[in-house]
Order: sequence, then structure tokens, then C-alpha cells
Amino acid sequence: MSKICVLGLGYIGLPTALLFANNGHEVVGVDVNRRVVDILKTGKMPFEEKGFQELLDSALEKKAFRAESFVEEADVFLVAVPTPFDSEMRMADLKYVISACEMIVPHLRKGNLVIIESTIPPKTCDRQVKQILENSGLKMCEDFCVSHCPERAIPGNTLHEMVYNDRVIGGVNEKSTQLTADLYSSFVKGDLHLTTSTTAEMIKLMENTSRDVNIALANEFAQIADDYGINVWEAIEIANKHPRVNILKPGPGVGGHCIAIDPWFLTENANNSSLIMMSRQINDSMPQYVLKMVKKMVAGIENPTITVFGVAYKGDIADTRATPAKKFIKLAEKEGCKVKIYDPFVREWCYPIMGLEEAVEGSDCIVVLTDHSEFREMDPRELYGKMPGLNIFDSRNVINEELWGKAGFNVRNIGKK
Ligand code: SAJ
Repeated sequence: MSKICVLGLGYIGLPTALLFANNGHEVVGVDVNRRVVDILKTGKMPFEEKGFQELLDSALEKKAFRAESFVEEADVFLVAVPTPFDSEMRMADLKYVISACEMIVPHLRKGNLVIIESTIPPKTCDRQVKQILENSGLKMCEDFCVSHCPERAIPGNTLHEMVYNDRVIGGVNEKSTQLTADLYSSFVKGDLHLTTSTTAEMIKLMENTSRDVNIALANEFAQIADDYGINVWEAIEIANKHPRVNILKPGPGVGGHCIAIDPWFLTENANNSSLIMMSRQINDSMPQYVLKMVKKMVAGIENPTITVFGVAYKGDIADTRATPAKKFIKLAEKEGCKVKIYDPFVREWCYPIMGLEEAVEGSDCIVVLTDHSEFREMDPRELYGKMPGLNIFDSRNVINEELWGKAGFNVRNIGKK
């Protein structure tokens, strides 16, 4: 059993802390946000996801977890704080990782292990993390160990993926790697892949960058298909029957805190990254493309009212971080459109979220921007008599087109004539 001090009780740090607590370790979770600590002290989760509350209940029952505002001595320190994107410099902003490491310094002892789960650019463990932790007077490798163990869980299915996904574990030396692997094997059921810290840093960024580049390719295919009048969704489905082809889905752009950001972390110090940068540009331009298509549908209507279906960055979650919906709405408003929003998952956002009826009342066109399951099953007859213009643009290919067509709607889709 180890005593683990987890710094950062967000979407990744908190479930990780609770998994360790439920699997034989004593865990102290630390967050600088007093509200998070206070909520946890009452036995409640500060945010919701499948299985989180049950995991907290059982950790508390075992007396294996407590939330605190200050770091304390431990065998292992695990850093799971956000790494924001510095949009001005177009590079990783390490301020939270740096301040977490600084908080560890007064408590660092010989034999400790420090694990960084936060996403970091290559060489961060070897350079910044080492430099800060050595302010303790101890030497990395000789006196304490450091490793990078990037999180890879998908929001919406975090717990399952934390347990069953393979993990990448990269230490600054072999001892660091081995100690970290032993620790994670207490709850990870996937394989543990052992490497160096710098390679692990690169792997995490490569994974998300490859997804971004592949989505850009799908988005470019969709635009080419529009030019030729081809159904890109059918084309992708058939192309993917090839044993070595796996094209992703086009859409209104890439949101979330990872896929659209990690390519910048990977390339911040690179000489050649033109393919990656071009992909970023394509994905970032998708809201404009969707708006262009929507404007064709409402051509002739002065100051049309548009109803956005879904502002979460992807389906069946309430997360709106870096959602492409925001850019779409801003651009649409600039073009004189009135925008109303319906999202069955998102309660509060920077724009008002309405109930379904209010959102479609007086609307000239629905624009589906998120692939929530509800839209897949929606019966358009519910909306009869509410919309002056029966138009729907589905940028996610989720609605039942036949049903909407039969209900009198003019249906358009990205990459589909
Ligand atoms: N998207 C498309 N087309 C697709 C797939 C996704 O347009 O075919 C869009 C989504 O709608 C969304 C964005 O891309 O706006 C990102 O969604 P996502 O499901 O691809 O990824 P995230 O950001 O929710 O989670 C990713 C995952 N990384 C990979 O799949 C390589 C997850 O495993 C990571 O843990 C997470 O980033 C992270 O924290 O880094």
C-alpha cells in the first residue's frame, strides 16, 4: 500500500484518485479550488459521470480517500492539473503543472515518486519538472523518481476506459518506470506499455494529433463530395470495408479540450509540421463551411432565425469546452441571423439554452451540430406548426432523413447531396 497525494481533482485526477483509493491505497486528493474540496467533504461529487458517485461512496466507506486544500507528505505525488492552451503563443501553458510541482517541493522526500498525468510537451519531465523538483535539494533519479503516465480516457466513458485501456508509462529512468507500472497495475486491466518519459509525452500528443489529422481528411472528403454531388457518408462506409482503411467522420469541426489543442503542444518546438497545421486549419474552418451551406437553405429570408440543435462538443455529454458550435453561432449572428439553441444535455452556457418548443418556435432552419442520441430518435411531427420554414441541416448525419423528409422538411447534410 502506498500513500498517494493527487494534485488536481478534475475530470481525470478525481476518478484516478478514487480508483487508487478503491484498490488498496491511501489517497489524499488536493485541489486549490475550495468549492471542489468542500463538496467532496460532504460526500458528493463536484461533477457527474457514470459510476463516479458510487466510486466515491466506496472509497469513503473504506476510509481510503479524503479531500484537502494543501499538499502533504506522501510516497507518491500524482499531478493531474489542466494544461491550458496559450492561444497567443500557440503553445502549452504549463503554469498549473509548474505550480503543482512547486507545491510538492517542500514535501518531497528521498524515495518518492512523482507522476505527471497532465498532458505536457516532449521533454517537460526531463527539463521543467526536474528543475522545479530539484529545488528541494534532492536529485532526480538518485533521490526521487519521475514519470509521465498520460491519461487516455474518453469523456463520457471515463471510468471504463481508465480501467480497461492500455496505459503508456514512461519514466525518467528504469526505476521510475517500474515503480509507476507497479502502482497502476493495482487497478488497470489493460496492458502497461513501458517506455521513457519523453517518448510517453510524444505518444500522448501523437494519438490526439493523428485523430485531428484524420478528422480533417474526412472533412476535406466531405467538401469534395459536395462539389461532385456524392454522398460522402456512403463512400466512407464502403471505403472502410477495406481492411487497411479507417476514415473518421466529417462534422462541424473539432471541439473538446484535447484533440484541437494537443497538435499545438506537439509542434510548438518543431521545424516541420505543415500537415498537422493544415489539418488544424481545415477543422477550424468547418463552422464557416456549415454556415455557408445553411445560408443557401435560408436564402431570400431576411435575418433568418436558426435553431441550433446541440452545443456540447460531442454527443451525449454536457461538455461544451472549445465546442465548434460557439464559432458557428458567432459567425451566424454576424451575418444577421437570430440564433436559438436547444441541447438536451447542456443546462448553462454563454448563450441561453431553451426548451425544444421555444427553440424551434418561429425558426426558419434547424442546424444539428452535436450527435446527441435524442436527435437520432426525434420525430419531426412534434415540431408541426411551430416553424415557418421547414429546413434542417444535419452536420453530423444523425437524424432519420426519411422521416424528416416525409414530414415535409427540406433536409440537407454535410457531404451529401
Ligand atoms: N470528431 C469528429 N469526427 C470523428 C470523431 C470526432 O468530428 O470522427 C469530433 C468530435 O465531435 C469532437 C472532437 O472531434 O468535437 C473530439 O472528440 P473525440 O471523441 O475524438 O475526442 P475527445 O476530445 O473527447 O477525447 C480524446 C480521446 N483521444 C483519442 O481518441 C485519440 C481520448 O482518448 C483522450 O483521453 C482525450 O482526447 C484526452 O484527454 O486527451
